[in-house]
Amino acid sequence: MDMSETERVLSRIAETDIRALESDGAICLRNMFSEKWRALIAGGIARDLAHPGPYARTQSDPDDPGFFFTDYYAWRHTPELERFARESPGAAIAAKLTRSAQINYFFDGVFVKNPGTTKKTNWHQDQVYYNVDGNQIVVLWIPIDPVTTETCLSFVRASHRWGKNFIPVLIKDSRVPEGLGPEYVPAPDVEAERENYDILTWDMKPGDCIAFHPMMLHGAAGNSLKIQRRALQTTWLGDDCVYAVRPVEVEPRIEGRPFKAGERLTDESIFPKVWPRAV
Ligand SMILES: O=C(O)CCC(=O)C(=O)O
Repeated sequence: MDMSETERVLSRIAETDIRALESDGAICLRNMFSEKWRALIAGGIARDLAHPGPYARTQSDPDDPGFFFTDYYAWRHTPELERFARESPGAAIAAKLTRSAQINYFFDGVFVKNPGTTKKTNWHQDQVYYNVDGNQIVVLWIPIDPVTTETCLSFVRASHRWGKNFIPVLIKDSRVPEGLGPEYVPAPDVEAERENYDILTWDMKPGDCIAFHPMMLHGAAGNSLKIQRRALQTTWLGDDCVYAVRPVEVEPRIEGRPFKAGERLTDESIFPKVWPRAV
């Protein structure tokens, strides 16, 4: 049988995987992105490091033995990452996982941790940082270097179902935005008592990715390995995603034009429609 790459990749995702994502909030999918896509991501990350965008930050302190760099919306100024969003199997994977008929691309995050980096990614939920409500939304976290459980993201199983909003804290200086109401509570110190939580984390090979719900509580250590740890985070909007007003300005912002609360995020000039693919 002659299957397209997308069909081949989708055939590796079983209904049990989708159910596990729905119940546990995060799954590791093996062998999703071929060398071609990983090379494209690697080129895009290199270009973004050389020509960072307005959201770029060096998250590590000057005395950190390593280096921790992040950027958001890199696809907007990095042709390799735009191509990945539009043409890679990521869109089809997102449609299958969220049981959506259509996927619009939201943003990507570049995460680079050089060997020796001590700066951690604090425990957080993604969705409280941005103006999107919805359940048919998925994040694909795609490392292009091998990661072990020391450098992988860790998740608290099923925390997307806790019904809690944890205060969004900026990685760089642990700053908390002012003006949050009582519906936001501090995230628990998972790191200090990991044994009390049901933690999901994986050893991963290049090509594997983690799919997770952006209300999942997650964090990551620095980089204790001898190799770089480069990852591209991609966030995909499915059928029920709408604009949500947040009490404070968070990032990445939704820019381009004003949106009304509850408005679908399908304006293709801001959120490219990536699935179904244009013929
Ligand atoms: O790669 C990391 O260290 C953090 C990634 C992350 O928090 C995310 O993708 O939401």
